[in-house]
Amino acid sequence: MLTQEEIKQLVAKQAAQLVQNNMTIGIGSGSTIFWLIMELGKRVKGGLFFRAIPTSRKTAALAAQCNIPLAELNAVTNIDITIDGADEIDPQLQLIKGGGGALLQEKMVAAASRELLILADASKLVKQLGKFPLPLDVIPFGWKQVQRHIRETYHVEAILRMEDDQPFITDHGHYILDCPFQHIEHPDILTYDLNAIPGVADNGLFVNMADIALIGYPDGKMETR
Ligand code: ABF
Repeated sequence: MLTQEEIKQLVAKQAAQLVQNNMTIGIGSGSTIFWLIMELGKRVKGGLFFRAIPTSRKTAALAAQCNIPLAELNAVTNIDITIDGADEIDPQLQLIKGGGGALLQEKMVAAASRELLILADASKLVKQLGKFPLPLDVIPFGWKQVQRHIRETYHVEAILRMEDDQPFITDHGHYILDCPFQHIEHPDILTYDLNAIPGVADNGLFVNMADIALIGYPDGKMETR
C-alpha cells in the first residue's frame, strides 16, 4: 500500500506528462503540487520549454529553484492548463480550496485557464462539501465585521487563521477566516453570497471551475473524474 505522500507523487508524475512544448501553464500550491514542480523540473532539464504562472510565493520560489520559467498573470492572455490541488472534491467536481491560504490567486489563475486539472489522493473525495472549514480571504480592516456577518447569517463561528501566535497573512497581506459550515447544500449560492460581503476578497469554493480530477488510491491505481 502506498503512503499518502507516495500517492501525491504518483498523480503528480502522471500530470507532469501532460505539459507540452511552448505551453503556458498555471501551477497551484500545496503538498501535491510540490511533487508536480519536482517532476516539471526534471522535464525542463530534459529540454522541455514552457512558462508557468505560479499561484503563490512558495510555488514561485520552488519553481524558480527548478529552473521553470515564470511569468506574471498580467503578462499572458491565455493559460493552457492549470494544475492544482484541493481540500475537498464533491461528485460534481465542486471544490473547497485554500487550506494553504492561496485561494485568491489560485482562483484568479484557474479562471484565466482553458482547463483546470485537480490532483488529489482519494481522501479528498466527499459526498458533500463543508467538513473542511471553508477559507475566506478577507481584508484585515474590519475583518470582525465579516466574522459577525457569518455568525448572524449562517450561525457559523468563523475562526481567524493564526500562525506563530499572529494572524496568518496571505501573499497579498490579507487574513484568512476558516468557516466550519459542515454541510454546504448549495455551493453555487454560497459562493455568490459570501463574495458579496464587504471585506471578503474571495472564498475557497471553486464552483464549476474544475474540468477534470486525477485521483490516486493507496493500491497505486489512478482514476480521472
Ligand atoms: C492547494 O492545495 C490549496 O488550495 C489546498 O489547500 C491544498 C491542498 O492540497 P495538498 O493536499 O496537495 O496540500 O491547492
